[in-house]
Amino acid sequence: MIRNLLYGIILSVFSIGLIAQTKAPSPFGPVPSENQMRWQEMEYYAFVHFSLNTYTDQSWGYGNEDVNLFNPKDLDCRQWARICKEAGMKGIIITAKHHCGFCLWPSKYTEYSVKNAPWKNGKGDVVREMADACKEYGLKLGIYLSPWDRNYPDYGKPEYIKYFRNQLTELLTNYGPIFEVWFDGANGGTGYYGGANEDRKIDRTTYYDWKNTYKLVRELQPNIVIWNDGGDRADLRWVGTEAGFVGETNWSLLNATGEVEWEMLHYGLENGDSWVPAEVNTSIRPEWFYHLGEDAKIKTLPQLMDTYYNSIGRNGTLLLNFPIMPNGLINEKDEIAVLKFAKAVNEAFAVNLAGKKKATATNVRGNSKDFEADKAVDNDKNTYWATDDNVTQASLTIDFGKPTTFNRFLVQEYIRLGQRVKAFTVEALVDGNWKELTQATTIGYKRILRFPSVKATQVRFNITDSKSCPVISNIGIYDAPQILTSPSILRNQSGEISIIPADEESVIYYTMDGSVPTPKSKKYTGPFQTEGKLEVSAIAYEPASGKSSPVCNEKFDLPRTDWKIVGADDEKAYAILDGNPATAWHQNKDKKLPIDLVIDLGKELNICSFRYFPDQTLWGPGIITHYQFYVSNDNVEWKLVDQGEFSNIKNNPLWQIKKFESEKARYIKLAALNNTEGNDNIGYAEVDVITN
Ligand code: FUL
Repeated sequence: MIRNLLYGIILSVFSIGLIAQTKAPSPFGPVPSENQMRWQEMEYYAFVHFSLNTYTDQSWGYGNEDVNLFNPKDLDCRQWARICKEAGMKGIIITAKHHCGFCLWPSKYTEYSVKNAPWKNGKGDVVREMADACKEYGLKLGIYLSPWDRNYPDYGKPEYIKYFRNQLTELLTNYGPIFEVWFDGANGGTGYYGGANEDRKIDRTTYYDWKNTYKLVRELQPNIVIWNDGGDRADLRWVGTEAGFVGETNWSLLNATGEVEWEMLHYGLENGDSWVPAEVNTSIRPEWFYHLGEDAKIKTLPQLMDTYYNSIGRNGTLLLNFPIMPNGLINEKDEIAVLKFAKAVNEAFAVNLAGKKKATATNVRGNSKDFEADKAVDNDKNTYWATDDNVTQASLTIDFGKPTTFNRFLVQEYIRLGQRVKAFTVEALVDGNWKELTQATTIGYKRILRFPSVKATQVRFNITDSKSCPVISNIGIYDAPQILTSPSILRNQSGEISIIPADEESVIYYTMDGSVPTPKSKKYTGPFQTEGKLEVSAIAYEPASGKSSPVCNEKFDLPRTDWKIVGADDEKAYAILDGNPATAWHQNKDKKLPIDLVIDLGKELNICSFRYFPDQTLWGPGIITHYQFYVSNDNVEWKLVDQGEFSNIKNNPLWQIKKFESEKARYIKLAALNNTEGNDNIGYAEVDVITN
């Protein structure tokens, strides 16, 4: 009896000790809310851009576009939803109102909406059709409501905030559950504003009184997440680019107050005091709205795969946009591209070679079964491998039991307890020796690393630095099929073509007659001279696997051989004519806006468009936002042939192509009136014309 009692006491002391030691780690730093958690697990969802811009070939409407333009003949939101569903997406965010102010739903607070459009005799509601289609296909619905409204007469005055909130209330009450609301950061500037046609500046940090706007949003939709790239911190952050990638280091943290500089958007803030994870938004085509001219510019499979690894694979979500065509449908080519992308992602991650394999770790929290290494390979997102509290460096080894080939490493932190890991490496046991495959910094919700295929019997994941004891919920190892990247085609000022492969193994084949190149086409052996207008198409081909890359196609106008940059006493200025988008030239620092670029074309040409490609560097690129374009025959008398804005060029610095009535001229002048930085820095990567 006494012995039993003693045993009992010993046992309970022991188990109390054990329980105390194997307590789950406490949360470290900020943690996600339930809404943020649900959103993060969606990983991948769609944007659709549809408005009056769809009918005017614009990126940003001015606010005076005619509502009668809106008459999609075959509008079918079920087609959008079907494609998104088949592509593996979990929701769709619709541009209910873009900057032009036109509403895709019959708002009772404005006449500038579908209710006055010919479509369905003014009885239509695109948001309603979208909500119904999402419901039918099991997708979540999100709303983009532009805070900037270039149509509304009161924009810029306090009255507009009431209007904005009234519209928000309509959208967040009448269309069922909304998973995300998107408040675009482009705010204030020139616009129609009910006929005032003026420039209206607002203070984007105070004007919208975000605090109370957020309160309203949360009251109406308690399960929503709010996206905002400025002003008061919301639930999600922009990543500082629309090109489809977030920083390799990506903390899901920011500070709740204070300015958010570009670096913070792109990399997060290691010691931020709030959980503000990254959403990577990008379009399947260069622009957000549909432009017929971009039917040949749809992102290729390698580009979409890069986007995947640089967003979802870097602790972000992916918001991929489809521009809706004037007929109201997603273009078939976009559908083909996104479905190919879905297939390639499924193939890459079809078999987890680490699943249920033997896993051991250098440290297991309290030596407890609850936190042992296998918890990272058990296919259960709610269990995790964790170390003792004071341990911030540890390794976990997975034994395949036989030589196994792989090229992808996926790892996830259990972020409900905070984001912790600061640095890690991955090694493989190849022929008895450990070989380092890759190194990286943060993990977060999900991190995927790519490296060349390797055959090994074991893999070792080494956490080399962590803010607190690491908590790893999942590890995946995969052997993704290889996808070849297209080469790039450049033509220099004198007309010489160079085709540059993305890797060293593949061979390049090309055509110059518009036909699709195959391994039977001409083999590229080095730069060659060309003349006149030209179309070049090229593929990379890998003889070992017989695989080809997607086709890269470039159309070139006349070579710029005789062009001279007038008045620029700087050889480097010719970077803007060298055909290489990676090189740029900036005007002299002492010049003040407006700043002219004058080019002598060498002879009279018949010009119908000009093209401007901004400097692609991240810091001080000197991007022009407002321009005038002149032509002349003597460099004395100038004729203004076009002027306007390069809409959205700051977030999306693409080729800008501006058309005008044909003009015969020997000289051209691009006058820069304003830039994105609000100073006098003006740069150019390329300037070109299109001739008749
Ligand atoms: C930008 C906007 O100005 C673009 O037009 C587009 O809507 C994109 C998603 O956000 O900032």
